[in-house]
Formats: sequence, structure tokens, C-alpha cells
Amino acid sequence: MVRVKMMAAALTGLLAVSALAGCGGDKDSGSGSSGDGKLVLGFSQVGAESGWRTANTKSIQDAAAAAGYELKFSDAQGKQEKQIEAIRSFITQKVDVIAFSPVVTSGWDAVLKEAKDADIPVILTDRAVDSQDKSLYKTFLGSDFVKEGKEAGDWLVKQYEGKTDPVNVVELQGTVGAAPAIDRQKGFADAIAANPNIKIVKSQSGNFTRAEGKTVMEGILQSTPKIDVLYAHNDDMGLGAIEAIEAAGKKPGVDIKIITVDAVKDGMTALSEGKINYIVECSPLLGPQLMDLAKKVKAGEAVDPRILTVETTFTQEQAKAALPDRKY
Ligand code: GYE
Repeated sequence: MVRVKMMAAALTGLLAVSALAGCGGDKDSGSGSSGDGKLVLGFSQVGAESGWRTANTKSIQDAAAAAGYELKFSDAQGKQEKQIEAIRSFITQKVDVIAFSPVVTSGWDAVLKEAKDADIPVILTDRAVDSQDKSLYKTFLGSDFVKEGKEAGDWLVKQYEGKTDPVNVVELQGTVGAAPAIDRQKGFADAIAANPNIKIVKSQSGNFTRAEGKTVMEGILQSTPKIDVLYAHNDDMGLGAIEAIEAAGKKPGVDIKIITVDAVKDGMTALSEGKINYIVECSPLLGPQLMDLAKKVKAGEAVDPRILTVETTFTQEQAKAALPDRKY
């Protein structure tokens, strides 16, 4: 099995090299630049679990085309093993730059070390890794998920200001072990900590998908008699939960207040209709910044180790105003 894999890897390498040789333009054998001098970017995407992800993929593909790069795009279907495989294949193909959005935070050191040893710069986009050795990647471009969770919690605290009645909160978490799930939970918990009447009575993963958001919420509705608030780590899970809430004969946004994160079009539409009460924005439009960073790290230029995306929050009125121009 191992031998077969090694042979396959060697063959891929050979094909890549002969493809370069075939174009005849690449004198620098250490570089992955395509024969016509285009920057070659290997990108390993998480999957297609949400509206956010679809918008993120499009942003990266569009920006790569606009920048004139050769993009090798690989979809990991939510599996870390597939991402590691894709990164190894990018190394074998000697791409110029590797970028990826890690499914989960841990377990990356070995493959990142392989990229470093091969002298291929790595950019993390959207999600972080927990590697202690920061020299394993050049930069991390993405949102502050703790801040997003905190904004969601701050809004909730404000809604119940001066009240001491118990507020039962259900939390739908993202993918277990993923940076946005870990951080959005933490930021929210910190924000509500000083209010003992606001309690998370159930917290379960819905894996960032609409389908799981719905089934998990169906179960929770049956087992939890009093739910005042739903905090979903993304719009899609919130939208799935809305279907479950409606099927249970309750009014989303009224009987159960709903807070989500992302602000994709479907989420914003539900907010404008009053089915969601508040959304914390998380921008998926990382493509143009990523292309700029890829060019810089390829040229050996220094870049900031942490690049934050600019984001806002939306109430119902703000969603109504923003919807006509919403790009995703
Ligand atoms: O919020 C969610 C997606 O990593 C920020 O992943 C991203 C999250 C996003 O599936 O919708």
C-alpha cells in the first residue's frame, strides 16, 4: 500500500516536471512557476458545508483568475486526511505557494514541516492551527472568531439588561475542533459570564451545516422544555434550526430569539424577515488579499503574521438596508 502510494506520488511528480519541461519556459527547476511564468497556488479548501464556504471558494477562484495565477484547487470534503493528502501533492508538484483553510486546529505540524523543508511558503486562510512553531507558516489571514462570539454574547446581554429571570440559551456549535467553533464558543461564554441568569442549557455541534442544524435542533426541542435563545455558530445551522422550530409550532425570532454568525444572503434574508434577530458578520471574501499575500511570500517579502478581516454586525433594520447590495 505504502509502495503504491509512493509510486503514485513519484509519478505525479514526474508528470508535473515533464509538464513544466514540455512548456520549455521554466529555467529555474526549483520553482513551481508554470511554464508561462504564472504563479502556481495550491489551495486546499475545507469543503462545501455552508453558504459562507461557497462564497469563500468563489472569491478565491475569481481572485486567482483576476491575478492571472494558476490555481490548483482541492476540496477536502470536510476531512483532515484529504487536506493533508492535497498539501503533500502540492509539495510533490512543487507549487510556488500553498494556502489552506484547516478543517480542525490540531495535527498539522508534520505536513507543515514537509512544506517548509521543501521551501514552499504556506499561508493559512480563514481558520487557524494550534502549531506552536510559528515558522511553519508565513501568515494567517482571517477573522477574529473570539470577537465574533463576544459580539453575539454582548448583544444578548443587552437584550436582557436589568432583568433577572432565567434566560435559557441553546448553542449550536460548528465542527468539533475547528477554530471558529472553539473561539465562537469562548467569546460568547466570556460575554455572558457576568450574568448568572443567562445560561447555556444545551450546547451541541451541528457541524456548520443546515441539515445537521435542523436535526440537532429537532432533538433539542424535544428534550428541552424552555428555550429562550438560540445561538448558532453560523447562518446555515441557524436556518436549519428555524425549520425545526417552525415544525414544532414555534415562531423563530419571537418565541425563540436567534443569533447567528456569517451574514450570508440567506441569513440576512431571515434576519430582515424577523426570523433571526441578530447576525455577526464574518467575511468570506478573502480571495483578493490572499492573492496579494501569495505574491509577496513568493517574492520572499515579509508579511504580517496575522491579518484580520474587517467585519460588522447586523440588526433587522441594517439587514434590510444591506441586502440589495449583498454579494454573497
Ligand atoms: O463561519 C461557517 C463555515 O471557517 C469562518 O466555516 C468559517 C466558518 C463559517 O462553514 O459557515
